[in-house]
Order: sequence, then C-alpha cells, then structure tokens
Amino acid sequence: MKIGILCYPTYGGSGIVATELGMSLANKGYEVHFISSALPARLDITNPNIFFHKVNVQTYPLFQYQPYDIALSSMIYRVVNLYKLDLLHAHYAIPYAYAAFTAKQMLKEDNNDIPLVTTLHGTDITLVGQHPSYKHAVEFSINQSDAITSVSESLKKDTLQFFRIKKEIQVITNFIDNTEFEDLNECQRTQFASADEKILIHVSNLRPVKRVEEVLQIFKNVEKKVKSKLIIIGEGPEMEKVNQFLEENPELISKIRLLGKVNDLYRILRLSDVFLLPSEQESFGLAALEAMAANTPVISSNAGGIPEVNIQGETGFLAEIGNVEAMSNYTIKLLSNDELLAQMKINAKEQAIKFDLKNILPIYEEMYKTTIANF
Ligand code: GMT
Repeated sequence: MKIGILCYPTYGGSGIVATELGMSLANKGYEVHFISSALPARLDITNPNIFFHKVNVQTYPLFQYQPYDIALSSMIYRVVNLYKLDLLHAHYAIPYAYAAFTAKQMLKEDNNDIPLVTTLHGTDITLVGQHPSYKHAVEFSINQSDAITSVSESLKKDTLQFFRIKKEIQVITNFIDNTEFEDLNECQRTQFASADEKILIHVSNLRPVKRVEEVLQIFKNVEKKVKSKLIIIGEGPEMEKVNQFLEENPELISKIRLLGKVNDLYRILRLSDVFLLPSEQESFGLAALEAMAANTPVISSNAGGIPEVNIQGETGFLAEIGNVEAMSNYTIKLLSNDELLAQMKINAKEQAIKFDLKNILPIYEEMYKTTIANF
C-alpha cells in the first residue's frame, strides 16, 4: 500500500504522531510519502520506503499572505499522480483535510480519486477550528473525509459537540514505541541534580494552553518541602513568562534548567521523578505518555483526554484545571514517599505498555484497508 501523510513538521504532538506512524508503516513495508512544509522533526529519511515532498510556496510581493494551501493542494495532486498513492492521511484538519479535499477534486477531473482519512488531534477542534474564520471550512472538510479518527474519546465528544459531523468518528488513541525506552543511559542524572534531590520535568511547546506559569508555581511550592530541581524542555511564546518568573524569584534560578528543544528527550525523561502537565486543554497528552514510557509518573490537570492516559492514584494524580494547590500537594506527597514513587513509576510504565505501538498500529492498518475497500 502507498500512503500519503500530510502533517506539520514541527515538534507539536500531531506531527510527532504522524511521523512515528509513517515510520512504523515504512518499517512494515508500506511506501510512505510525507507531504509537509519542511522535513518532519523526527523523520528518518534514510528508510528506503520513506519519501519526503516539500511544499514550496512561491513568494510574490502582491500577496500579504502567501497562499500555502494552494501550493499544498497542488503538491498532493502531483504526488498522488506521480507515485500512484492508494490513500491520503491528513493529520490535523487545518489545512490538511481541506487541502486534500481540493486535491481530490482536481484528481476527479482526471477521472481519478483517492480515499482520505483525517485524524483530529486537538486544537484543530477545540481551539483553532472553532474560530469563525475557520469553523465552516473545518466542518466541511471533516465531513468530506472518507474516514475520520480522533486520538481520544474526549476529543470525539468535543468534535460531535462543536461541529455537525455526519460520519462515524473512530477513536484510535495515540501510541508509544516502548522499545525506544530500552537501554536508556541514565548517567546524566548528576548533571541535573544531586543524589538527594528529586527532578520535576515539563515538556511542551510553551503555548498558553500549557499553563507554564503553573508549572513554575507548583515547583516553587514543592521546592519548599522537597529538595528538588525543575527541567523545562521546549520553546514557545510563554518563554517570556518563564523569564519573568525567574526575575521575580531569583533564588530559584539555580534550581530551574531551561533546555529548549533537545534531541535526547527520552533519556532526560527517564531520569526524572515526576512530569508536570497542568494544561487547560489536552486532547490526549502525548507528552505525558512519553513520560510514562520512561517510568515517570504524571501530575496533571484533568483537562480533555488526560484522564484517559493518566489514571488518578495509579500513574500519578490529577486535579481540576487551575488548582495549583492540589497539584503541588500531590507532587509533595509523591516525592516525599519513596515507596509510593517507586510503585507509581512501575504503574506509569505498565500504562504506557497498554498504548504500545504494536497494539495501535494494526488498528490503523485495518482502518486503512476498510477505508479503501469501502471507497
Ligand atoms: O498541544 C500540543 O503540544 C500540540 C498539539 C498539536 O496540535 O500538535 O497537540 C495535540 O495533539 C497531540 C497529538 O495527538 C495531543 O497529544 C495533544 O494533547 C493535543 N494538544 C491539545 O489538545 C492542546
């Protein structure tokens, strides 16, 4: 089977899921064509079954905004024709489902067509997609897809609540390849903390929905009771809030490490004791699943799909969105009790195994086959 994957190339969760899925399919012998504005962050382009097609946008002084979606549709049309693809898989409705629909219309002019699967990831439904500027086009392109999947039950519910969806939405959860966490070298721990200190970690693209100021506030509360350090991984618009917090709390400067984007994320997760995710919205929380796969329990809000991943009292603790006091107390409770921490590390890993790639990949393959058969 030849599959075209349309995704964001950045460090956002949808791009990571699309890339990991495409690479796993390629390892199983599928021919996978990535169509994106840049090489996806984790894509192994050396795999002979993987192809990358960069969408080039011609800049022209007349345009205030360059018409990316037109270039994307043209590229999809061209790749489907040249490589004789069997199926398109759009990750994130905006603009991928919409551009793929346009490409399908172009193909139909040649008496050709291709099935389209759209996977909804979160902010395309809960945030950006609801804006009046996009809403109708998002609803339309989701309905024009031949199959629709969502990464959690919570996101499916939100989609049905906010849009008039005429087709069945299949929940196929995000996944993790636990083999990537085997034999991770932990020797760096001393670079981040001394033996008597615990390590708290937060990984995100530091957008407002991540509530990074609460991560800092939780750490401030925890640090008063438990000797600890905080690692923040990622870059984004809320970095200014982090800098402001450090200016107001100079005594914490030596205890907070800002690492930006890193390549060896899993090794750093592996040496951490607790992952903080106080998000306002989270359709799934892939970052939390990655932490769990590295044996790291999660203290989180109960937003969106997080409770489907982080189980209260088992893999960590959850509190109402914005309840910094509860999340701080849970973290203190966890980090002050070595027995509880050890047990939750085991539970976190067991939970990650339930979401293992080998369980989820066959579901995607089956869905592709059914979609093509019904087309
Ligand atoms: O929130 C992010 O960090 C990025 C965002 C995206 O659109 O790529 O992530 C969304 O998709 C991920 C993969 O399916 C989910 O794990 C995230 O929960 C979801 N983010 C939100 O819903 C805010």
